[in-house]
Amino acid sequence: MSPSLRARLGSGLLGLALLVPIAAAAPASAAAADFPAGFTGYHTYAEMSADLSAVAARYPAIARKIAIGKSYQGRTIWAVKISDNVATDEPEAEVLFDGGTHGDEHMGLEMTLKIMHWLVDGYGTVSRITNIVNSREIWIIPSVNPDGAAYDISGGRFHLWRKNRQPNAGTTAIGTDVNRNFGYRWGGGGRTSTNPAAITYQGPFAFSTPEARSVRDFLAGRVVNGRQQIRMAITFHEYGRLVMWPYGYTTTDIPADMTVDDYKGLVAIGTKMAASNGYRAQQASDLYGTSGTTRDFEYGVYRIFSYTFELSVKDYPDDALIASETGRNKEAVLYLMERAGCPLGILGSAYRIARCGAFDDDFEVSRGWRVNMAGTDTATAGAWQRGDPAPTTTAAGRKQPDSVTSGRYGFATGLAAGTSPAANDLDGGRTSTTSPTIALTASAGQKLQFRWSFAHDRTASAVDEFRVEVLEGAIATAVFVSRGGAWERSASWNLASIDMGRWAAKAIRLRFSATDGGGSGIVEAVFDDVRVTQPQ
Ligand code: 0X9
Ligand code: CA
Ligand code: ZN
Ligand code: CA
Repeated sequence: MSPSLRARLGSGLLGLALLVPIAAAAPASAAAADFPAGFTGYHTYAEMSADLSAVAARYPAIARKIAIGKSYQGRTIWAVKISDNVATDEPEAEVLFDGGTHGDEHMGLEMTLKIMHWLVDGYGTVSRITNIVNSREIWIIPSVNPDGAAYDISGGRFHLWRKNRQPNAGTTAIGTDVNRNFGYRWGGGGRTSTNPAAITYQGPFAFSTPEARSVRDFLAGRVVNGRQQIRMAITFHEYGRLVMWPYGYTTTDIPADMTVDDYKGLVAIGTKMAASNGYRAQQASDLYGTSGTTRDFEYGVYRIFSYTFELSVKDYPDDALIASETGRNKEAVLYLMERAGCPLGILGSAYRIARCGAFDDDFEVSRGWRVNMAGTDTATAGAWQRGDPAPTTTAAGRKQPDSVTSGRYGFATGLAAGTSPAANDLDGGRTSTTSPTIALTASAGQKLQFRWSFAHDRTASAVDEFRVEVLEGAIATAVFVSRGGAWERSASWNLASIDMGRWAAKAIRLRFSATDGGGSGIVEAVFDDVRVTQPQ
């Protein structure tokens, strides 16, 4: 049954059927359609798929073709991975390029295929390319929405078809805008519609489309050891010659879900790319508001430095424009791949040292820390939580600070304020939270740095403490301890800096603990911005 036929059946039962996976119709003959005259230089789905196969076959050491999911109509959504030792997941910075999220924007697919060919064809002969392929893992998804693209060229003419081809319950209107269907602040706002007939239809719920789910699941699969490996991304659209950074959901330049450092880095890198391709650099919402976009999801959930490029100066650029428009982005994409090793390094050497070492966590997103990992914690209340601490204040002063040192989140002993200062503080013993494994480099001079606050009331004693340990296998070494005493100590942020020389080249974890050793007094600890610096 074709999707259009399914839609024409449009009964109440169809709505129920959409809630469960439907065995979708095969692409069938629609895939055979070619582009209209003047546009045959564009790749159809079949031609794109064949090109990926040819590249993977010709360059097996550096290119792999990988299925990441299926479209509504059952087309495989393909990715290509390009890297040295391509079959191995190496600890190299990763980059993602995607195209074809909108069915009528065919140049994004051409752009991603060009990137693939620049890399594989230049490998071993162009030193800049060789260095990129050897030091990065590059993922390319040429066609996120292959059904939309195939429908757009069906019958040998263009259909101005943007959405996917998924039927909607209770209406004959087909399709969801895949770039409104991602699950970060999904729903409403600006040019985002709740009407299934609209070209910007957001779908009935976040990730209702198999296309957005495929990208979501692919991204989730790139989380290794608690950390998203993809550092930078471009999603290619048309048109307008724009380079856009997050967010689309708000016009606020630096909302709560973006750090100041990330904002500065996003703008600097976006501006730098725009200087090379002649596009205009701006926040996505400067164009218009959106929700549920690929870019907002990638930054919001994973802090990927994610950009939307709008290619071309017009809709449906013909064959003659493919080479020039994609070519003018070559420097920008090569730069992005190079920059992925240390995105914030664009802000200067102090950032490179502080933010690009063996470890860097601003706690704005979950990066795999585990509370009570050994199961031996004794605290009865106020265990560590990652989030936005609420301030608590006694007559003697602030015990839990109102804000953290980056963004909105850190770790605190009980985030909530509660009904009194003594509510939601630490009680009954020790709470611990342990980092993912950190592979220190062999170089000398690496430092563990973090921001911390430890507060207590005058009932405290030396059995109350804030402690940081380095775990090397079963050996725990305390590298920082701040003890309590019988005085009022207010919350205040401090910077700790600890030489890590003895663990160079070792794999370690960090364990942050706070202990209320006795009595019913107030003990509150908070920390943020844990890093291992990269020496000069
Ligand atoms: O509306 C979109 O999805 C993108 N433009 S397009 O013409 N290719 O459809 C724009 C995405 C950028 N985000 C915002 N403008 N908020
Ligand atoms: Ca590699
Ligand atoms: Zn688009
Ligand atoms: Ca933070």
